[in-house]
Amino acid sequence: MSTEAQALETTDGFHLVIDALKLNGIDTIYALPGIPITDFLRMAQAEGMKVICFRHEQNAGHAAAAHGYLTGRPGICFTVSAPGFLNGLTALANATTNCFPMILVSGSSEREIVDLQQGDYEEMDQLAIARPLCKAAYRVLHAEDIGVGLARAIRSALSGRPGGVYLDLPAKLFAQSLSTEVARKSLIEVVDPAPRQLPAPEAVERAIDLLKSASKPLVILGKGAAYARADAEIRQFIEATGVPYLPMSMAKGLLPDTHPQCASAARSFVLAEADVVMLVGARLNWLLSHGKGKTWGAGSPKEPARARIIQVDISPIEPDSNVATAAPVIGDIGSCISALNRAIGSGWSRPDAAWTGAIAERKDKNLTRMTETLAKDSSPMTFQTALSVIRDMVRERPDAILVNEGANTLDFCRSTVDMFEPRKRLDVGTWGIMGIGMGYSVAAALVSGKPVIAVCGDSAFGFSGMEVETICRYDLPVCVVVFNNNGVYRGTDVNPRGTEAAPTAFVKDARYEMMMQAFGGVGVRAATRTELRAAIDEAVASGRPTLVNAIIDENAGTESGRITSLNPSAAKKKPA
Ligand code: ADP
Ligand code: TZD
Repeated sequence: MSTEAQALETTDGFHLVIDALKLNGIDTIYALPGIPITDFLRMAQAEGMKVICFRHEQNAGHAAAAHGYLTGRPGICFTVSAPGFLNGLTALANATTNCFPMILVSGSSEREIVDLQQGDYEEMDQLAIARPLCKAAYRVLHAEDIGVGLARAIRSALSGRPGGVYLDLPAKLFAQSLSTEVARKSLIEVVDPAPRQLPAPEAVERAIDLLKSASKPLVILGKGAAYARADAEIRQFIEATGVPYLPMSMAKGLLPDTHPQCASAARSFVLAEADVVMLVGARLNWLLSHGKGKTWGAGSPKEPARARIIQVDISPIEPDSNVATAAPVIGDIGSCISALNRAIGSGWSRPDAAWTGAIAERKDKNLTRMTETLAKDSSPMTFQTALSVIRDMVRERPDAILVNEGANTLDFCRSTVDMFEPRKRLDVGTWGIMGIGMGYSVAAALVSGKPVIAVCGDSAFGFSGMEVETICRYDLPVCVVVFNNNGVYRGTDVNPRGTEAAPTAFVKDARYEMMMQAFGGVGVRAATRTELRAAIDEAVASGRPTLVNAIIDENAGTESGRITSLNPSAAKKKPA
């Protein structure tokens, strides 16, 4: 082609967005169509991208967030403007809260009309609304800036503490044309979007000195540690130091939960007793009682932990968030743990046998009690009876991904079901958000190609239940197990006036399995442990979309699960 002809050849915003995504290795888009996204999605599919469309934007957004967490590359979600954007926003905010990299891209109305509030189709100042809810927000007004816009979005999502990014693309942008030559030159392939950040040598030394001085040391691994993919370094550190560790929920499996140094079964004991605690990719937020009070062996609820704190984190402002941090180690976990491994040296002495022995004793006692509880084949099924099946299943298929949401369903599953491989457990995370179930499951199945078992309370499942159609449409190996106890938390709530249903009560004996059948998938009602086991076995073996309606005793569990204490009136009631 002559230079003249080349100069005349044009492309448009639609194709430039696709080219920019592909250039940066992004091959999957989670979306829900509508103007101007429909054409974009068709073109992206025609250009060989994987386009996965949902029934509600929140679920597409949750899928993008899980994709980001599981791959270490930003998950991409496309929505239409105003209502579609707002539906996606919860997922964007949740991704940011959980430190998952994702980019929400929404079409938007023309700036001129939005700024004068002249009433455009789905008019909304989306950039302003998104900004406080994510890590960064950008708008691209000219097609030649698409490359820069996406590069900034990718860097913002991945570098430092990962998070959600909003990218605003006004409808007019997609149709803008420009010469292919100019377009090509405008694209940016992001180099090293999550650069290593090395810790300062003196910070490493300070941390090691403190850890050495401990007589009851403890490591807490959080989902930042799982995200960091420093699995081998972390294992080496734990095993070389001999320090007991506690995995936070999504860090379960980073080392197998059956590891002799895992202190999960003695959680209360180690938190209350430890004198030095090293946090690795875990925040001292509500999930760790803010590092204060009785949980941490302190007298009063506001009193800081007895333990001195080492914090390994990529965010330099995370230390001292709740209580004093004696030794912050700032950098990416891979670099930090490698540096700590080097610094341990040969003169390391493993923790006192009095400490590890006391932990082992408590673990044994608690694990024996749990084994007894799990052995009970209760009818109707309790949470534990049903979860014993999930526990066996995961032990046999440690490569399967477990998605988990609900209250009791979440709390019991977390403490009952051992994980054996990193990044195999996805759950409600930092906010305890309901509704991640089907979005996370779709992304997990696509990214891993492995079976996904989604263990959801009946209320939790309802938030994203319509996506069973999506699971059937893409024929994904997802087995949804609905823990059906007829309501939110439990099914026994009664309206004292006897008029409409009580706040937490659902229709009794609902046939959730028929929802999957409606779209061509497999639906099974399982009232016993044997039926549940058979249904899940079959689902995992066949890889067919399956929903198992697991019938749980409606009296089982407690209101709010294990966070009853945060619920002022429920805290006064005696748990069942
Ligand atoms: P959990 O809920 O499992 O306790 P959190 O979400 O509270 O975990 O904490 C995750 C922490 O991990 C955040 O403070 C975040 O800054 C940190 N983090 C995420 N990725 C990395 C990384 N690659 N290196 C270091 N820290 C990281
Ligand atoms: N809305 C959102 C988005 N997130 C929430 N966490 C809640 C509401 C409040 N909530 C919980 O914290 S757990 C839960 C709700 C509604 C559901 C519990 O009922 P379930 O689980 O049936 O899913 P269990 O296992 O039966 O207790």
